[in-house]
Amino acid sequence: MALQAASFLPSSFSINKEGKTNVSLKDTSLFGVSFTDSLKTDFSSLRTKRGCSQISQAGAIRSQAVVAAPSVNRATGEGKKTLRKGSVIITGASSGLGLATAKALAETGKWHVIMACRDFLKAERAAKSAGMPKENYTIMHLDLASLDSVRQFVETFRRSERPLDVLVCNAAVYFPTAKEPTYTADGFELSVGTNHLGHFLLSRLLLDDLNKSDYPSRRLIIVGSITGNTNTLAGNVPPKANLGDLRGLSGGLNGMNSSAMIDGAAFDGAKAYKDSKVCNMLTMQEFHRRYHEDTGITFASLYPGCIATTGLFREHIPLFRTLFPPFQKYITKGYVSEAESGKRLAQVVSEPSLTKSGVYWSWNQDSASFENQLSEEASDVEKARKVWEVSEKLVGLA
Ligand code: LMG
Ligand code: NDP
Ligand code: PMR
Repeated sequence: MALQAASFLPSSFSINKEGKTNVSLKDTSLFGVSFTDSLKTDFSSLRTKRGCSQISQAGAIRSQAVVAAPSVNRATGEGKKTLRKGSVIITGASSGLGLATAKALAETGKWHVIMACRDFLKAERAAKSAGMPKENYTIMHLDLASLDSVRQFVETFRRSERPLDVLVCNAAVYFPTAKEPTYTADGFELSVGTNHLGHFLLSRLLLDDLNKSDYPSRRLIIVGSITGNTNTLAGNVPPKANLGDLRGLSGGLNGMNSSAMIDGAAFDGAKAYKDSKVCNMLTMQEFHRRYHEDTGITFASLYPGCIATTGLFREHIPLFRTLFPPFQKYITKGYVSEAESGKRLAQVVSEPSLTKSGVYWSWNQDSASFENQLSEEASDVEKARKVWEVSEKLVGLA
């Protein structure tokens, strides 16, 4: 968390005070970045509705929006107690944060978790060894690095006739030491292709299903990160996230006739990951602007804390993997265990108090949640719209 940078910093660096929604800080800068400038996030813009034309552009959701939009019906739904289990899809639930969240929810007995994983056997073993009650989960194959697989997953899920109450876009890959880009089945650079474009298609397709659910609180959650937010210390460790003018994304990120990087620059695996997280956070807000008012669905993102022991760092050098957990535990104090991070994400899935839409959640050191501020780029309304429009072309929705 930005706040956890505090132990590193001179006093003027009291960024993102723990637990406080409204951040106030002295104007200061780090490597030329003005923190006060980048923190001037205008959250009122999140309430700006784009109007009906946007909804009608949404194609598939259109008829659903007409059926399900009346706020009276939804209001009635909010009030009554539902007895059935909630049904939640979690991508990348075979390890780390996804598995810990699946376990936390399955253990309550109030949720059925659809674990959407690329490695079926690994997921099955993981669920078993985590001791998840077997009646509370189902594993379904999903490889986010293939748009065909995403579409197939949606078909399989629909055939299961389970309702969809919450979708959690959690899976991610990170290639910090890669010298050359690698690609998804559709030819997109692998980290943005998996973390952003795969999830973008998945969540656009499943929005219809979320909208059909009669569950009192329907949510679409996309996992973000501090490292994509340049209004924090962690977000200023080079290479920094920067989507530029999206020229690489517009060109298809294929490394042939366009750059593999969103901003069109030379390939950098660590930057590609951070850029993908910016896309995740922008996508959440664009969903909120386009659909929250008409559907009542909650759109949220979060930074779960630094879970320094997960598989995310599997491609990093061994020295990093050894030093990173103690560095985060004892120096930045940003460390959280997998179990703790799972409880946090499970809260965003199920807590009645966390229904606010358009929010980027974080937790302070007492593990109390608060609405955090996104960086200037990660809350740029125009950029969110452009990322959405370019992405829908790339995944074949426009
Ligand atoms: C890049 O390197 C790689 O090039 C890239 O391939 C990819 O892997 C990417 O994000 C992933 O990282 C980043 C690299 C260089 O950072 C390091 O890992 C270097 C570690 C240097 C250690 C610094 C001292 C900390 C003391 C703790 C020792 C315990 C163990 C450390 C474990 C390390 C694991 C993280 O980054 C740089 O270029 C160096 C400059 C770092 C800039 C950070 C930006 C904010 C700095 C703000 C300074 C605030 C002042 C306080 C300073 C106090 C320092 C004690
Ligand atoms: P893990 O590597 O443990 O988990 C990532 C999951 O994504 C794995 O289950 C992995 O599957 C799955 N996955 C990867 N590629 C695909 C794919 N093509 N299709 C389907 N699933 C795939 O990492 P974390 O638990 O740390 O990461 C989870 C989320 O948390 C990510 O969004 C990450 O950005 C975010 N995050 C993590 C932080 C941390 O400190 N660790 C901090 C901030 C955010 P498999 O098991 O088969 O490899
Ligand atoms: Mg970072 C307050 C300080 C803080 C926090 C909360 C994180 C989180 N990091 C912090 C500070 C620093 N880190 C500092 C000062 C350095 C330089 C020594 C540093 C370095 C560093 C590296 C090399 N940190 C990293 C890396 C990675 O490869 C990780 C990364 O960027 O993955 C994209 C990472 C992370 N630091 C974090 C978190 C949460 C990560 C990883 C995961 C993520 O964002 O998803």
